[in-house]
Amino acid sequence: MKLIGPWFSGYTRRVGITLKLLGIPFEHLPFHAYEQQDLIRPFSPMVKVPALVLDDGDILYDSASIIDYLHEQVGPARALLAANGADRRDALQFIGIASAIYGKLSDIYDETLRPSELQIASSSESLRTQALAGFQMLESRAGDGWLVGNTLSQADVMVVITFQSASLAMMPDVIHAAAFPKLAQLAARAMEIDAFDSTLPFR
Ligand SMILES: N[C@@H](CCC(=O)N[C@@H](CS)C(=O)NCC(=O)O)C(=O)O
Repeated sequence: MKLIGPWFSGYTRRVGITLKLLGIPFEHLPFHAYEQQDLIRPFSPMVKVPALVLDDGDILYDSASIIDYLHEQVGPARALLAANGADRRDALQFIGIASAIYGKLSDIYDETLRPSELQIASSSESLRTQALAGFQMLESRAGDGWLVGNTLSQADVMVVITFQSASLAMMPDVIHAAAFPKLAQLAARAMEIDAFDSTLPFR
């Protein structure tokens, strides 16, 4: 398998972390969606990452769909998401909130790419306010261990990726351990695992 996209892309990183946690070997081609479009286009005509090239040549898109496929491959006992019930519902809620925040972080990043005279301060501030509210939702739902069922799941993967993107890159002034101790503790615990540590793009 080949995974196309850089770890800086949280959507790519969640697929990479999943592959590593599940012990599925892959080659990583860390092409940047904005800066290396010609390298990505043969794999992903819309120049979206991640794309996952399967061994038979088929190419999968969209991180959630790719992860769904990987879970199916390893079976429900090894999947990083409960097959049904309250644990599945709760995990999907964490993933949904974190993904919505991640979308806001991406929009904030895109805003920084504009020439400064074309940046709209009120738009950036509105995006930050929405992201901050999302983190408060996550913090209030988090406990002291893994987020759902005392087992590492896709909820932890997406929440940690989103927290690190904000605290280490996009919003470090307001997203930090003092303000979000449970999320910070979760990220620290995840970083003890190679799949998280070896894919961290912010050093
Ligand atoms: N829903 C998609 C979102 C993928 C996405 O937006 N990736 C970004 C990088 S983080 C990208 O490819 N941006 C380039 C573009 O949209 O033109 C997924 O989960 O894979």
